[in-house]
Amino acid sequence: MKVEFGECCIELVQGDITEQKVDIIVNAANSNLAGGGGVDGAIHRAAGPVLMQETNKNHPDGCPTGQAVVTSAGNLNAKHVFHAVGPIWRGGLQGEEQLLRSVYQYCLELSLKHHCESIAFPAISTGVYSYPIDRAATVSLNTIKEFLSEKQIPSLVRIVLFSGGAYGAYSRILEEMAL
Ligand code: AR6
Repeated sequence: MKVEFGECCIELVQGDITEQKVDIIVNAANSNLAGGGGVDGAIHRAAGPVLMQETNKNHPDGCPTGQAVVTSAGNLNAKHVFHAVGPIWRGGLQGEEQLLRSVYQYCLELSLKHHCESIAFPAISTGVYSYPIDRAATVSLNTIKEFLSEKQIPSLVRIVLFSGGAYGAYSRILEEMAL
């Protein structure tokens, strides 16, 4: 599913983010940048050891929640990987929404600094970090839409949903936003 906002578009696809051909692949990392399971494990396995070498060397103190750091993309079909740290869901009253909004904004700003036209996000925080999928879809899609409406770049923001359920949730909310 694809929805245009001026010159830009938000595209939802169901699949594996490691198979995307885009300028930037976003990883859902932890604040120690220590690697892990889920999409983080998949990205490090597919990309190879260079990502961990670069985060160890350039970001030994990790990355605060709500922000991201950049590495090269190793064997992935992309120019860079952004290792983005989303919030752990703790019931919704611990600033989770603001932090999730912040992590998407941070990555989009970073994509401009790196002169990139296309970026693929996973559904940050919705796995191990337990952010409810409908709420995550609302926050992330609204943040991306606001950013694209204002800046008109990057031209493609793709969200890669691993499960049919996640794809369904995001599609329903994007459809409502596009009306
Ligand atoms: N492609 C796209 N999406 C995926 C893939 C994939 N290959 N694999 C999983 N997902 P998670 P989080 C989806 O747990 O919640 C890690 O251990 C998954 O279904 O990967 O932000 C890190 O090291 C879910 O919808 O990330 C951190 O410690 C979404 O990606 C912690 O988990 C995010 O799930 C971060 O937790």
